[in-house]
Amino acid sequence: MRKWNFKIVLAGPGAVGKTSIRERYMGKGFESSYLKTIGADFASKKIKTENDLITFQIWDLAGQDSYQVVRSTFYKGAIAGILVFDCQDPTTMTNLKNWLDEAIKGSNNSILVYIVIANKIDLEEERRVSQEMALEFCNRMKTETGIRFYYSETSALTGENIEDTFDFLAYKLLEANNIKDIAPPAKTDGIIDLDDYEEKTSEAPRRLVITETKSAESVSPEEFNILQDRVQVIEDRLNTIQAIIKKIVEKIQEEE
Ligand code: G3D
Ligand code: MG
Repeated sequence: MRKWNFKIVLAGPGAVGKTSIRERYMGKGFESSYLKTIGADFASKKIKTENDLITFQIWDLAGQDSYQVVRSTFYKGAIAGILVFDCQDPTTMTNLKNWLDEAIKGSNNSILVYIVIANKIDLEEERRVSQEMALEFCNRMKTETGIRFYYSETSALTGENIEDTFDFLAYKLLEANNIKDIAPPAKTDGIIDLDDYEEKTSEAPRRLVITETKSAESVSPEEFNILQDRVQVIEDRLNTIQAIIKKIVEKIQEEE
């Protein structure tokens, strides 16, 4: 039996349903006040196939912007990124470009598989992002980054497509690890490979508008030193937090 430990990050704006997706897939799971204070939570779940025992460690990132400075820590060592948006709200989708950039940087390119999820599809009347719009968006991110994307539509409320999406992810992650003797997941019709997607329009794709962070106003040397000291304090705290998380992870793995 081959054993795998896959760290997956759920990223995206607040209230799109990241926590609901995680809970739907794996139950309430593990919640830690330590992780809460820094804006993350995680739970793990095991999947067994004929030759493989996979432990999914799913990290659920808080959407609050104020946590952004610490958030990059959580991408470290991740192998898959699930970027979630709310199909009622187009801005949550366009925001995903920022989340993608953050995930790429924060994980140091360790993420091999990205899935974009349109969540809350049970709210048919309120839906404002069609599948076509979403695919066009994903396709542009693909063109810009050269990353391979998959696209899925889910409802954490009804559970639609949740299990299938994670089964698909497990399969793709084994495949990415060069494992060949695995059966493809039973049901994949709810998941679209962007490599198979061809734009219906003949126009050249528009470039994505990336919101640039404003460059800092010039600061005096005194101000700069103060800022530098503050960054140092934050870095020290981060190191402490990282050490705590490591301990927690070790403890959990011991208990399993
Ligand atoms: P987040 O973790 O991304 O911040 P949450 O989002 O999982 O906390 O979900 C935010 C709200 O959206 C919650 O409602 C949750 O019940 C709802 N939600 C999540 N997924 C779905 C879905 O698929 N369909 C519907 N209809 N609602 C969903 P509340 O009211 O608790 O804030
Ligand atoms: Mg949440």
